[in-house]
Amino acid sequence: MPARQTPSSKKSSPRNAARLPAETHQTTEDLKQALTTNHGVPISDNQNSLKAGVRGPTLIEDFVLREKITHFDHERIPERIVHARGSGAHGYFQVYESLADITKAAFLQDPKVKTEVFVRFSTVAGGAGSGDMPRDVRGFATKFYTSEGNYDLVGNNIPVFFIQDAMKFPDLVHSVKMEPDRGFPQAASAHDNFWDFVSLSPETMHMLMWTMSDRAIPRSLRMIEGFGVHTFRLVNAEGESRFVKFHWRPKLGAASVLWDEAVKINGADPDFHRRDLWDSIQNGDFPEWELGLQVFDEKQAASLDFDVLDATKLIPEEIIPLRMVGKLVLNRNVDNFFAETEQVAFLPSNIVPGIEFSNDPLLQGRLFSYQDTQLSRLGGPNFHQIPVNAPRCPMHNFQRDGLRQMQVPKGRVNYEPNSFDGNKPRECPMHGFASVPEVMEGEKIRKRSETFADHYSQARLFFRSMTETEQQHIISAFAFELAKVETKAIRLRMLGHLTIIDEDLHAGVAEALGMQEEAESITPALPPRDLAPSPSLSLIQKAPVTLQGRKIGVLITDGFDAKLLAAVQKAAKKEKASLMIVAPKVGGATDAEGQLQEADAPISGAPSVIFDTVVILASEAGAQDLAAQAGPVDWVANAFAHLKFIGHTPETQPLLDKAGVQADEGVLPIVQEKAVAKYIFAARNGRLWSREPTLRRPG
Ligand code: HDE
Repeated sequence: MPARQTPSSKKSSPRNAARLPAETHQTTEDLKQALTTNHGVPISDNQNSLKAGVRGPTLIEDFVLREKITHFDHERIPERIVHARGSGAHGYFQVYESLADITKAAFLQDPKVKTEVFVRFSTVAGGAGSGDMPRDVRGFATKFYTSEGNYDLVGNNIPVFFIQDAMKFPDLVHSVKMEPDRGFPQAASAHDNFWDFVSLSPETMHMLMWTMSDRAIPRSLRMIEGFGVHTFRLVNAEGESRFVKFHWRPKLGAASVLWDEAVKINGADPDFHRRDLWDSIQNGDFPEWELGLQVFDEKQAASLDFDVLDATKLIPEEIIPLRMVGKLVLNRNVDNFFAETEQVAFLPSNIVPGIEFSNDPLLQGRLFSYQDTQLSRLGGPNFHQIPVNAPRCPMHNFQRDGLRQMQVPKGRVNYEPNSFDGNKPRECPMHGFASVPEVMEGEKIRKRSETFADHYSQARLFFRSMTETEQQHIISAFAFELAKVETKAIRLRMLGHLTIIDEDLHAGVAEALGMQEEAESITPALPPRDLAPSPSLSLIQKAPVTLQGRKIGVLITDGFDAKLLAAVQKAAKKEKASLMIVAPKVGGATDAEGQLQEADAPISGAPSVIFDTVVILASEAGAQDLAAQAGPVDWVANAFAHLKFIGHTPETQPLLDKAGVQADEGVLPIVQEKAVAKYIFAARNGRLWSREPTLRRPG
């Protein structure tokens, strides 16, 4: 046994030997940069704990070790019960013109004013560490730091919600999250509990159509629409009040991936959306949205064939058009993910003079829930002092103390009214928030309004407003999810609802499941009505023809033509698209002249699913080499199967053949630089939808 050693300050390790002599500590620059404890004590050794002998037990007096480990132990805070996985960024909002006619909200008055914002996007069901690409709703929460306090517009990328009353929210969320006994599935609605709950809750039918549509698998957070969902009120300086629905419209257009891509992206890059948002802001391609308002009065609300207080209904733009009133630009990434994206606390109850709530029973429940959840998530009632949550305008009141109090209020007064300090701060009847008077009368009652009873008409409206391609995707999504449901009775119950929504929808799903003629018979509370289709609900019908913000993957092999690569790079820049060079090895490939071109990623690290369109600049030998390997063949086969436009040198043909690529108008030979323009022109269309029926059937 080695002799027991005693700690000795004389036996310094090389690291310790580099320490400054104690007497110089107060004066050197090094001390200013010194690693310290949380209480400011300089740390001499951050490598070793304090022990009784180098091989002896650690001493409890090692306050440096204990502080470090204690802090680490508590680094995680409870994650959000929903919307746990999020990505945030800073930016600003600016109105195009004064909205004084409809609201007195200070930040909506002057087109010269840029109001600082923080936006957090999120998925709903998965945990904080889950992937970015499940089939799920995306949260779109915006905090406006206005001159009259913080206004939070806490919306989603889908304009309706699953349920009508806050009472059902815990049930909905329990049903979609992982099942409590087994702890799976993570971030997926494709399981018995979810479909059991929704199939027993007809009010979910409209939202289900949206979550089974391509809206639930967005291409990028920069390409999602956003919605306030509930009806709110706007109030102007004259006290006139109108209803309003909020819409965000992405400048790049709304776009989605295919389900097969979503599945593969989650494996290839679980941070696909977070990375894309970060990279584009870092590169100066600032994501932008326009704010659109649907403004309507009580009379118009009464003329609609549904209740505007019912969050499972939307107002078609064809009935009440959008007034585009301003733009949102995200131009700064967070400095610290935890401090900002994790600790940001959105509260639908944060409103400012000029914006008010409606009596939507779902919204009313949210007004309580968010404030409440922050108390346990952020550890007490002072979470508004965390920098990302703090208002940018002056804030003073007499609320005091509590856990995590960071301020040191001065003076003896902590009550109002008082006769010290000029009785400040005081109430402000002229400019302070005052609710618009509304007559309230009625029985104390626990009941759903009869005006909320139609659960199928708008589900039908949604399905019938889609293009055939989008309808097929909805059918496939239902079939995929229901096939994961183990309990046959639940599948049959769901099929019963689909027969009410649309017979073709039901037939398609039943066929894909191989369960024809078996649907449970369900009697709706109100039979659905045929409403005029709303083309604005279809993503494909309003898809912009552009490569802006899209990503081109260029695959090169040894012997590639550098002039063609340069031409594609130049064209990409002009289109405001990003471009990534992919080669068999990350070190790169040599061109026909023997010059090395470095790659951004190897084929294995950048599968074609992460690109919107691909160009293959293979030489003859390069193509033959790749055709002999499964990875590159998959790369090409996937690009084709995902309906992408493919530009390629004629020498690439053996690889295309091996990957089963059929010649069509989406497969474009690039013989010379001139042909690049033709490829770019085609690729602006995003995907060749007409290829899809030749490749896959719903199911
Ligand atoms: Fe939320 N929701 N929600 N929600 N929600 C939360 O608040 C809740 C609803 C939405 O990035 C939680 O701070 C109830 C509709 C977003 O931090 C929680 C009800 C819409 C975010 C909560 C709803 C949303 C949340 C979890 C029904 C679209 C993420 C952590 C009455 C309009 C915000 C938190 C962020 C987060 C409750 C329904 C959007 C638990 C009770 C409808 C975007 O308080």
